[in-house]
Amino acid sequence: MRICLSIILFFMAPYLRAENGHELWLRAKNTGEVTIVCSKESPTLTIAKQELTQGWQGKSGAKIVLNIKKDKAIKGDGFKFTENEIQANTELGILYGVYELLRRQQLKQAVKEEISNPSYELRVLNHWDNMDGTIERGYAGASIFWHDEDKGYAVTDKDKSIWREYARANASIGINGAVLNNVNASQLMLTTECLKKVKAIAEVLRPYGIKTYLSVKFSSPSLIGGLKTADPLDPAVIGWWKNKIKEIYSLIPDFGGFLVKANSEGQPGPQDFGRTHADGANMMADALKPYGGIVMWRAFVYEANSKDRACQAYKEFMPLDGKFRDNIIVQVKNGPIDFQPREPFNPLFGAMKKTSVMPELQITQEYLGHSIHLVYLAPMWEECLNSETYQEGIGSTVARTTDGSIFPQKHTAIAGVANIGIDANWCGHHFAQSNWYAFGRLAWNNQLTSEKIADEWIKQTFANGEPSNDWYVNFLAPVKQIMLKSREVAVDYMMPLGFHHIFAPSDHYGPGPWWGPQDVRKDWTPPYYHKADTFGVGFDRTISGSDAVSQYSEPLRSQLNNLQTCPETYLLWFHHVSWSHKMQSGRTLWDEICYRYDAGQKQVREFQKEWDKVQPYMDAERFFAVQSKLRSQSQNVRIWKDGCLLYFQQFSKMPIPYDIERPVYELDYIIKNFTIDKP
Ligand code: GCW
Repeated sequence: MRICLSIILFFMAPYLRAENGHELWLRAKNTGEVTIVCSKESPTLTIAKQELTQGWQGKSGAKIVLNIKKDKAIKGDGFKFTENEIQANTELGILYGVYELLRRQQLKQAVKEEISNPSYELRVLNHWDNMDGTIERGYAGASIFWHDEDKGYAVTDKDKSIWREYARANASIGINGAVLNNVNASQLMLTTECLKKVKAIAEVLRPYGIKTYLSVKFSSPSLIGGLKTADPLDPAVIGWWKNKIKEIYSLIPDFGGFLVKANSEGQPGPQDFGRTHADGANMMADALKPYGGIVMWRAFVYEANSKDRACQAYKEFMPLDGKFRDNIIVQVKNGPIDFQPREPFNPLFGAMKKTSVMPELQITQEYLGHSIHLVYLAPMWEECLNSETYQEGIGSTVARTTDGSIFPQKHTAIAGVANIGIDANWCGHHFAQSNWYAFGRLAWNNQLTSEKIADEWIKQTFANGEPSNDWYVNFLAPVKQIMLKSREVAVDYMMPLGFHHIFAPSDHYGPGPWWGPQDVRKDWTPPYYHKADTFGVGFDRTISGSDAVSQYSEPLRSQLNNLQTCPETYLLWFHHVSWSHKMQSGRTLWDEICYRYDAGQKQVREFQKEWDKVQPYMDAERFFAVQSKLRSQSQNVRIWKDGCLLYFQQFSKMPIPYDIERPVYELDYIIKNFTIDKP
């Protein structure tokens, strides 16, 4: 009887763990023993040894040497490894080498002598966490860092244990920095009380090589410092920042530095005092310099009444190129507007040649279906990183103009706006974990393909033990296909052909192309972006329009400027196009729009079918959770398609092609029920 039970339990074992997704991609358990030789001791090396012991899937009884030894071919926290040695310049390099070795073992990939160096020196998560525990654009529960603001900033054991798990997950994919609070920063962040909590967090993150950074409010000297001004050239203000920074470093000696959102969406900044972004950033950079701290200064700026919001960052920042201190990095969103499902790359990439520039990507799915839609974002980031800027001829891609390959940047960095919350599975949707994973992997190696990353992630996240051939064919392959298609499909059902920012206001979840009350800033309303009229649709950014095309280098500028050569994926981004314009498919623009929305919808239905088929190959808990999310996604896609087609049809006055499934909702019903009427 006992034997019987053990046998049953043995076979059931993979299914007995609580499959709530909490373990992320870190599920591997050792299958044998390993002897570790390491002559040094430190908290980071202790973690490295523990990980090797717990996750070893190589030859049982093998011996592995952890060797900290300088080698010029190894850069920063990179590493060199063979089957039985990991060599690095730093302890953190050893830890990264350990994670890579374990990953290779789990993925059954051969390990030969190899050096792996990071593409970017700083690989940072930006948490938009507020001090009351809410998260701006967070869809996975409350903050893991902040809660119960009014009860002081107490730290519990439970907090520490979550922070440790968080740090471990980050380290396993090479992330080495975390900005702990929202860029819309509270001045309270810099009070001594809060800084003590930051110290506690930093202590947990430190052994995993994660540096702590803070977002700061530019007007802090007057808001909490009692000064009359926050003018960056005022000596009292400079003195205040110097003292504050001294205090921070006395608590957190390896503090990373500041992230600043200034003169953007109502946030205070140097322009309030007639100063430039460079004046403001330099003042902070000078104060941080003696401690080795840096400033990440965001270029996300736009103003009310501008003719074209997409042009603003370039206009404000290009004249400042070369005026920033060398411990400043200008942080630029991937596109010129705002994390849309598809944008051309931000023209500042490659154009600012004398300044360190870092891409900011959004991992949280603000504009990509929150934690309801299954959208794998790596293809979008890959598209951006591989975009040719032509600023330094062919090969000057966004990746290479930011990672130090082309310009001698003092610092190289990349940031991702985190999608992490207190939910058991961390990200709200099981598949949203893949976006956290992909960000880390791309930050480490910006040449990895989204296909390879998806493959790695699926195997680590879903395979239990030794997967069968059947599993590869019937689980891995179809799931990977769903992931790889998912972003293009989202573009189709939300905003194909270069449409952008036609979201419902406020939550940016559903469609809202109709939303444009008179008393709201025009650039906060979708009609500003789509410009639909009886002639056609799209934003004219050509030389005769807003001239945004001129911010790009030749030959791209001319290519984008010309209706015939502009890629159709960006058509309505750069052109106001007639409804009857003939597309490459031979259809009219109107028909093409209809088919795209329809194709997007059909694809999501296909995803549902594909998903249902994988049920026998995985645990029930995660299977049903994803199945249910796909159902919601499918319903919402219907709203997108019906809402957008019925709305734009009022302008095109053309029929929806007859072979397309007809709308099932009335436009009025959608407007009334799916638009939250606040900006
Ligand atoms: O995408 C927009 C968001 C804001 C965000 C802002 C930014 C943190 O809607 O919620 O604020 O961008 O990036 O600063």
